[in-house]
Amino acid sequence: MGAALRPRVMGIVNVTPDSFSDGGRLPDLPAAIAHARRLIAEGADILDIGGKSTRPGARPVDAEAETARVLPLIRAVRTESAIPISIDTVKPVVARAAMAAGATIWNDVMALRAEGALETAADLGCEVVLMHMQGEPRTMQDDPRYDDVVAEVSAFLAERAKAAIAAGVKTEAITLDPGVGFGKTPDHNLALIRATGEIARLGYPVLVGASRKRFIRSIDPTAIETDERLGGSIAVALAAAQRGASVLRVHDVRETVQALTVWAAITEGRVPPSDGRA
Ligand code: HH2
Repeated sequence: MGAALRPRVMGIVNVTPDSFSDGGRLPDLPAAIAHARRLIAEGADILDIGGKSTRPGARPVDAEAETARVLPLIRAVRTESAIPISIDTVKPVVARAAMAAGATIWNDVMALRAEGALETAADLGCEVVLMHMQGEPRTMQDDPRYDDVVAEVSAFLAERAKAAIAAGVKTEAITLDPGVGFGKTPDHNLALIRATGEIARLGYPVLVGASRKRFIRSIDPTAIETDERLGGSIAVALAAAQRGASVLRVHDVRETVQALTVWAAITEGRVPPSDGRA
């Protein structure tokens, strides 16, 4: 995922009954397809499709159920759009099925640490997002600790990139992600967002996924519901963009694209060509 004038926007489509922010709202395939269409129309550059929740405390889902949730959606999007599709999974068998159905990016919150994942990614020749997580989803928020969160997360990401390359993944296929909210306190999350530029200096594009996450509520206690966190989500998007993020994983595509477009116009010192509307 290469450099662009503004970071690319990855729109989230969760096909899970228990996802923390879309939970219950995408109960069936037609609804998921409609949501995907909407994100594409709103200007998403990539669609991230997931069939299991990684929220704190989430329970594991078996590979068969996960595949059955995501495949029909990937196929449907693929038949009507050329938008790059990423599959949000830790399971090699799900990633393989997703690629066969038209996905081209493996978004792995375990950074290819599952058994057979490195070999599968190399064999598929797909792009990969390698994310940092301390612990595992069920318990990761219990008591996360680091001596130096930025140094430790950076070292982990550099090591995983090296392991991926050693397994045969192409250097240019790798994107790194500090994993906001995955085994981190609010202070850890803020330090990592602040350090986006430092992480980018490892030499790979950086993805930041902070959209609607719980740490926003720790800063604004009134943002109790996930859909009350748009302002905080956009603040993170702009801060990450300013520091060189290449991809932002978000729920609210239209608002994020607008914020980034205005930010890019200010940064560049010119207004983008008008489409004739106010
Ligand atoms: N966050 C979530 C899921 N996948 N992938 C990457 N690369 N980076 C992230 O920060 C990230 C991710 C959690 O958010 P969401 O998908 O909205 O919720 P859920 O895990 O409940 O599906």
